[in-house]
Amino acid sequence: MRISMLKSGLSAALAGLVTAGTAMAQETPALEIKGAPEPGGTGFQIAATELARDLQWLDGLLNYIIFAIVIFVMALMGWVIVRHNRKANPEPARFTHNSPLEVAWTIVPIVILVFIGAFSLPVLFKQQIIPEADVTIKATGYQWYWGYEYTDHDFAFDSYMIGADAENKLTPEVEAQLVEAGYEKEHFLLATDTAVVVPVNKTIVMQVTGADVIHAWTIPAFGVKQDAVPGRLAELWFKAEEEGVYFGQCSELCGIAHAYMPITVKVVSEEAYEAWLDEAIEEYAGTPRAINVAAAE
Ligand SMILES: [Cu+2]
Repeated sequence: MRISMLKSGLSAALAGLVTAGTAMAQETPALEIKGAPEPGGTGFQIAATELARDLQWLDGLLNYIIFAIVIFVMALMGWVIVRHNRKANPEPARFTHNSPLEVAWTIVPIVILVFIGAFSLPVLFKQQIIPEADVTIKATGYQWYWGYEYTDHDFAFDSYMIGADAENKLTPEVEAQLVEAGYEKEHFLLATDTAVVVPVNKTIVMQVTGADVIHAWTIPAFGVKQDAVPGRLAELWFKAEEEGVYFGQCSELCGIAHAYMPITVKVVSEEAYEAWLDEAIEEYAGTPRAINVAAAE
């Protein structure tokens, strides 16, 4: 009885969502906020892609190597301080060369670097070799917002920080706008009015460029960061494995409002993406999919 009531309530709510969705192209089902910075946080955000997992694993590996080197150097210094101070060792040795030692301190760092390279280069290549895209999006950095172009369907929209029209200040109206858009007060400086919407578990290729100065597009939880350089078209790729909302911020100092051009990516189910795409094509006057399919055949 209860369950059926719950069910009917849910379906009514869903129906409400669907009708609301047709009114505005940027409406997507409520999503959990997965990739966001935390106050006082020092670690990484969650890893929502294979690239991010690789990066975080590599960071862990490097940490062990760093700890080992630091402990070794501290121990050497301790030994020098205790055993070779003026009191303990009044008459210092006067030799200037020790060939085996010199060979060792040349070879050992090389071995360490080659060892690191053996793990870091594959991670780097995986980021830089761009796979075949399921969805291609062009991101253009402007002073101070991002523009997105869904090149497969010839539509584009701009993405401003919520609060950009209130001089980048958190006013009560801006707080209300945040809540209305499904965010909270703490997401001020991260949430944007429109979001990049992508399907889960699909390969997304972002083409990144700048229109005026150098910006940088990043989503920390995806392990991607790419400078947006005017006159150049760079590429990055990711395959997000979990539905949710992910935030990033322009990561190249680009002017006075650099802090106010965040990035919001919504990873949604395949069906939700298809529905969003249809609405977005309509709202932003893109090329309908039927024509695209015909052209591809
Ligand atoms: Cu910027």
